[in-house]
Amino acid sequence: MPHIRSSALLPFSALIGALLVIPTSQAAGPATLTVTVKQANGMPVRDTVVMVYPKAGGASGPIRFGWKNEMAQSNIAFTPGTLIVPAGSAVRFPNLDKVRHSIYSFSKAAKVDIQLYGRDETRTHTFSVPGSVSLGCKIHDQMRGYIRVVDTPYAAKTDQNGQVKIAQLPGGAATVRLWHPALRTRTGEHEEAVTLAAGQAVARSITVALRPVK
Ligand SMILES: [Cu+2]
Repeated sequence: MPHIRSSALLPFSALIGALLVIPTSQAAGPATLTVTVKQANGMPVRDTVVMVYPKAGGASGPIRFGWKNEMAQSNIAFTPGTLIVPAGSAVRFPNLDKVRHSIYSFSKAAKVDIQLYGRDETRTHTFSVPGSVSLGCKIHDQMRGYIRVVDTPYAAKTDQNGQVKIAQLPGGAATVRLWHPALRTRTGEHEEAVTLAAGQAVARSITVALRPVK
């Protein structure tokens, strides 16, 4: 019965193969990075976009986050006020208000010009270039929305405590990049190096200066 013997051997050889292809850097599990962003006076900075760029390794393939590529207009405001999307995303802009809106952006990363549209209508714009996009409304001058288009799967924004946790990172050297519309730096961003150890949690506190946002 040679065919029975060979089929019985298959799972064993497949298991050996699977064991051999596990990279050593993954053996201790992925790393976790918690970043806390605050001002010099201790005030937490919420809605700071934190992006991690591992020097080596990391996930490949399409980037997906645990939230929708969607920014609604609700109560004459962009909701959420800051949205992170992977480059190439088609972002939906549903209008939940009774009034009409007309969304625009003059940002380098995206020029947006959406004509007036009304309640329960939606419009879509595709964001191809990584970078930050400031959105406004031609009708409501006070409306401000921010989209950060990213090319890393390791990105999230800080909560009301100025904190964000990014998991499933590969161990090793990485660059942490922060972006916030009010960040007072030459580039509008802040960058620093971090070393992540496989299977370990690293916490980093970063103090930033903000300028008033109009
Ligand atoms: Cu508006």
